[in-house]
Amino acid sequence: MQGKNYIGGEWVSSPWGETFEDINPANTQEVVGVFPKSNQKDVEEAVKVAREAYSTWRRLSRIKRGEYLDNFVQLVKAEAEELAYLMAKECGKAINECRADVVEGIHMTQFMFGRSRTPYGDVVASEIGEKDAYMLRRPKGVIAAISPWNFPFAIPTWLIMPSLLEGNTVIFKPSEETPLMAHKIAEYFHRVGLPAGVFNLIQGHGPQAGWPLVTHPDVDVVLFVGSAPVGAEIKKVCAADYRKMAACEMGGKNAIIVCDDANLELAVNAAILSAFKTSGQRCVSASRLIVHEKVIDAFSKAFVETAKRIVIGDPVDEKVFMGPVINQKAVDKITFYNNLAREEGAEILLKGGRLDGEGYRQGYFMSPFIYRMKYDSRPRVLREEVFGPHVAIVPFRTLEEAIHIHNDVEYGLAMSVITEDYRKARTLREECEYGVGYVNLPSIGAEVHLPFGGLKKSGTGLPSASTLIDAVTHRVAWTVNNATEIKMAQGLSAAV
Ligand code: UN1
Repeated sequence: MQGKNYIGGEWVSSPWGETFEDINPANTQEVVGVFPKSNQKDVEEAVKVAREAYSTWRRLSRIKRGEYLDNFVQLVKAEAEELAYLMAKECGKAINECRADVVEGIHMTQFMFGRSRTPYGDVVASEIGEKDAYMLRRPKGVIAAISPWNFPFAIPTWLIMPSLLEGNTVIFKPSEETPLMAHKIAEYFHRVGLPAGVFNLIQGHGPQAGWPLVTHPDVDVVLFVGSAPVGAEIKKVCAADYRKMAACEMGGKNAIIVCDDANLELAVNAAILSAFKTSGQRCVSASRLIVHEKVIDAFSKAFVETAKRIVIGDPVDEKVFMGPVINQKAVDKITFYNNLAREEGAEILLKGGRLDGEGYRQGYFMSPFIYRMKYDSRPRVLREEVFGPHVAIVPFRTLEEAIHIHNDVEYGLAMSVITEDYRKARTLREECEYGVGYVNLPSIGAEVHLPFGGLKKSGTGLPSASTLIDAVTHRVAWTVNNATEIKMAQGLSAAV
């Protein structure tokens, strides 16, 4: 397909004529589409129309804004299967995961539609009886939404739907790996008749299209989900602009803590899902399984046996558990960390790596790499994000030791504890550093109406529904005196 940008309610090619190819990572011979490689001039046009549209969009009834989202959901539901199929072609996730991604996007949009009839402020008390005081939420203006490839439908909805509901206008710059899903999102907004300029799509790459958007003086908020180094650059440049806000969610080095009393079958299933779904390429994927030494042998054996049964292949095949990784850069990075584990003295339990046999040669397929390693020397491989099917099993003796290993990383996003003992679960809940925690569940599978976001290098804690509202609105105070004289809250006299 020949994709376009969507600016001011029109489908437009970049006038400069440059394009890029959207490649199927399971078969690099297959070009899924060709999309405009936008630059600063395209971005300027999009920001201009978004600013113009803002003045009318913010004045529209919040309920009417919500209705556009409801209509959007109806279109998505009718085409969910096709959408999932195209997603699998474009990003390589197994088809059942692509369906789940679409469902998550539906949930998010429904949640925001429902919110349209709920209060957008509070009535609060005043020190003075004759005064009424309110807290109101007001939109921030023009929002840049920059999203990653691994949830090409759901994550854009996390960023876009709250922004639109609250009365902001949006410029969306998706990952250059998943332009087709972004194009579909723009199509749905077009088909529901969203007023021109309220939602705009700019396709292209970070340096040429993303950066001009982030640094544009007329963008009020940058919402970003992606890697920590890019997020850090975004936060830096936004901080230098006195009025610009950045909400970033940026990865993790997530862990599952398996206690000595754990249900081991549940522990293995939780670990398999957390380590290998999306081929380990979720920011919430677990690459550390911190396991009590009493159960580590039994756990490791069952985990490796199960991992060996994982079916790797074309993501549109229903039997496939793990598709390819996204591109050659990902293959190189994962290979680097597999080698680093070896160099740092890991005991390899399952030798994974690039698959190049029949059926795999055309794509970026990698198999699970599992190793056992002590934490004593603080190995680098146990502290850096890998983003691939690469997982360590790390022994611990006391809960204090598990907490130390868990927290001794620069990230703090998702964690899970597997135990039957509520006291251990509670201690870990209180002592571990995380944004999204689970008991007897995988570290993946967050629900949209809960907070999502992490501590430390993982982010600002804002990029999802229930918390993102705080990034895309100002809370303002509005205080009304109903008396005919002035009485001051702190007792100041009005007499001159
Ligand atoms: C991500 O990993 O980038 O919690 C987002 C999950 C999904 C979202 C993951 N709901 O697994």
